[in-house]
Amino acid sequence: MKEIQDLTQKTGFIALVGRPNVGKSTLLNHILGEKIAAVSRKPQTTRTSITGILTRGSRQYVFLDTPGVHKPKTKLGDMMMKSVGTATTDVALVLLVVEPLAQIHPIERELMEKFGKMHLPVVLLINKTDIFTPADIIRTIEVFSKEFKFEAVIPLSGKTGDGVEIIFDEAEPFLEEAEWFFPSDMITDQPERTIAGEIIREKLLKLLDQEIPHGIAVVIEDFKESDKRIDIRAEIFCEKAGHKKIVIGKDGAMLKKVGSFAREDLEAFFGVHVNINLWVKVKENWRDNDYLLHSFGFDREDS
Ligand SMILES: Nc1nc2c(ncn2[C@@H]2O[C@H](COP(=O)(O)OP(=O)(O)OP(=O)(O)O)[C@@H](O)[C@H]2O)c(=O)[nH]1
Ligand SMILES: [Mg+2]
Repeated sequence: MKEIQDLTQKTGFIALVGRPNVGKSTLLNHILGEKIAAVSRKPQTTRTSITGILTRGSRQYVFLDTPGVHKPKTKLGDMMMKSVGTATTDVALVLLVVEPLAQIHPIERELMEKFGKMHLPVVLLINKTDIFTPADIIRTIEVFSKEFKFEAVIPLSGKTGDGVEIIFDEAEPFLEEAEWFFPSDMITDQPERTIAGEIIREKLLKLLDQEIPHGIAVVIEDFKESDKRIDIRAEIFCEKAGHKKIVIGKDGAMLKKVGSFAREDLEAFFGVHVNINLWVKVKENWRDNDYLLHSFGFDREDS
């Protein structure tokens, strides 16, 4: 990053938007140097908009990670898409994240049209450059640049960190002189228990087969913090009795694995010993049930 001499406080909201699985949450975690957002190989990992705050010198960047844009098939999907709309309503800058596939997906085309109508400044982030060829990247830049007037195009890798610093240089002109919204040492406005729930859900996404993860919700029932340890009691909701059996695994093996992977991450995050107690329950069709969506926290103002 270029040295910023200007001492005036500046800040801006910056939304990360794109199709599912393009690497938005990975990038947010990399920028923050902390894992606050769940990441997985399965699409539609992120379900609500997640705030990641980075304060550097006199600048405070407020990133909004959003759910991957898709055509929703459930009420949960509708809410996820609503949260993308809310997150992009009043931002200083949009970061449109794509993969170097050298073609534009119809959803990306729709997004560009929408941003154009809203007169939003957009920077194109071409992610995952670590696994594509320079030719793929160049063709992707050409294809997208023909369709939209981007403020800048940045090839990068949220995984290796290559190119990520350039985001800050390109975002600089869009920050406004204003008092910061958050204290300088704050990295997210998500409550600790929400982060715990997301990390547990991430492990389920990673360890379970295709169809089950989308039907899973994790609710933190109890989060007790003392000086030396945190005790967490979480309920895992799935949609079918058959799924419950798989989530528990033979002699509880799957659940044990989920708990121990989640504990590892959460201990690194909180810096204290973490004890996780997991329970599995069945709630059929919760993704289309207003009452359950509400009780799982999906219709908060920010989601
Ligand atoms: N090789 C490579 N893989 C990446 C990179 N960024 C993300 N990934 C992988 O891509 C997959 C999706 O990453 P996420 O960060 O969950 O993607 P997302 O855009 O947040 O996905 P949704 O939340 O579903 O919209 C994961 O398996 C990541 O490890 C990258 O720069 N390079
Ligand atoms: Mg995500």
